[in-house]
Amino acid sequence: MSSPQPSSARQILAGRKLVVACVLVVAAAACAAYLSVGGRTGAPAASLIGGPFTLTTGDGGTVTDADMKGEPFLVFFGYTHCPDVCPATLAEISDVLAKMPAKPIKALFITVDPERDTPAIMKDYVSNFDPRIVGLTGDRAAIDKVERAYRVYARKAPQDNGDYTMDHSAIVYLMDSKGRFVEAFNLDRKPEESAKELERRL
Ligand SMILES: [Cu+2]
Repeated sequence: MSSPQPSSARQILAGRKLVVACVLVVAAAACAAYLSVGGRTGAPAASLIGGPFTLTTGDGGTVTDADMKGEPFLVFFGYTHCPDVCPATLAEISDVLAKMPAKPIKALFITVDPERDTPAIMKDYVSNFDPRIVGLTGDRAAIDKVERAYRVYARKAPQDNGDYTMDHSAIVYLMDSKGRFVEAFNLDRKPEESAKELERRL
């Protein structure tokens, strides 16, 4: 089925004007989002990252986005069976936090594999890292919702032995004290440099 064609030059022109207007609105919104967060990464969709969530801690308690307001925080999505990226990233975050002892900054480690990552398993797993890293899980609907809010990519990759791994995006999100996305946090530098940047934002 094809969409109806504009029947006159005027309609075509009107259509073009609408497209131009739409592009301008989107560009202005992206610009406003960029300016409002002062992001250095230039992420245009900053205001589209983050949002409400309700997740379960290792002790069976609840953490929501509202609980996180008041201090900046980091967010990382992954899963406890991850062979490489997740443990390496959590170790790097721990190294940064170790450079700023007693500072009130938290890092949320949110599972993309809630079927296997129960609260108890998450608790046990994050106990290997800095205690300010909070392991969070939830039911499938809660995880789907937070993945959508943070524009996370995560997909099961079945293995020959019937097991599976998870392909997933591995951005460390730096959120400000109001829960707004600031930038993809750079761990590719000395831990003390990353720590300095976080302290600057406290
Ligand atoms: Cu991983």
